[in-house]
Amino acid sequence: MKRRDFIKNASFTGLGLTINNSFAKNAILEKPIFKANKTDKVILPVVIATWNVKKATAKAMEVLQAGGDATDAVEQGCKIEEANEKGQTVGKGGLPDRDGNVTLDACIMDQHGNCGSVVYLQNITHAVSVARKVMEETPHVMLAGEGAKEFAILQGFEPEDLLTEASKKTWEKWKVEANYEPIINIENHDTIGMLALDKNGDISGACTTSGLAYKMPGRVGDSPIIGSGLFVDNEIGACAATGLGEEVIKTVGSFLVVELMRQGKSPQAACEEAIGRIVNKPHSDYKNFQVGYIAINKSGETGCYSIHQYFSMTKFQDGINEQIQSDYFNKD
Ligand code: SD4
Repeated sequence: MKRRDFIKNASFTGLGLTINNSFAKNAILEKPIFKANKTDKVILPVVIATWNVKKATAKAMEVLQAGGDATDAVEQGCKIEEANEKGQTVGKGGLPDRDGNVTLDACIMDQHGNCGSVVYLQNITHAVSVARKVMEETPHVMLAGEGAKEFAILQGFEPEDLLTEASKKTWEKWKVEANYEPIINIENHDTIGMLALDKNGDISGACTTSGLAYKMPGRVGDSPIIGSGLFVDNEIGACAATGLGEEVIKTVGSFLVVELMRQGKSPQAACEEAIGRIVNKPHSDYKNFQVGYIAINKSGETGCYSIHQYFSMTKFQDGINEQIQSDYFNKD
């Protein structure tokens, strides 16, 4: 039986969900037991994104409604935030590293499992589009630093100064004490991770960020790392992450969420378990950092969960573009 046929075989997947644990563990290794809910009508398309980014999800939905596919949608949606100079965590206007350099990380993954990524990219606003070019125009997955910038320029991207006056002022204030403390993010806006399920039922995702403010020069986070900041499996679903990238990388967070969905968990339950993997580590310092996940499955069900309060997801489906407050782990 082909893998795709296996997923479609509802009676066998039903069995997979009820068998005892030890057999289930073996079964999971070989065969996905994800069960799409065939009785509920799925209202397509669906777009979700980290944080409160209604303009970005609106753009993605516009692309989908105009007949674009999920990959076009997530790229165009993310570009809205990259161009928004007021957002100090993405694209132009992003806060710099401790030396004053704005460096961007981004990736994109399509319904065929193709992916592209840029890390430590400077002077190019639309990192997500460069990542797409890496995916489509090169034999590679990831380009870094100067190589990524040179490639972008060859592809026709215009170099520009990404450090806006506002971000420069914020950085100069920070330099007075220069304390490096990754703060728990309680803003309404941050790194954008976006997932789209298009009219054909295909899923793509993208993620773009300027990373942690005042990071060490050269630091790269989870956002451009396939499996950490983003993962898409068109047979199962997709996940994107935000927050302290180091913690997401250590648990390969987005891949983990998709694998948990493959084992039969809902997007919500999968996000909760992936956060559990971080907070339940012996000596976890979770009280001092934030991580949030958003996820979607092939049925169009969505979920989100974070360590701390104030994480949110924007969701656009069936004409409603809304911000949804995420449930969270730390209720102390
Ligand atoms: C990073 N995950 O570079 C990104 C930053 C982020 O909310 O998402 N902040 O670690």
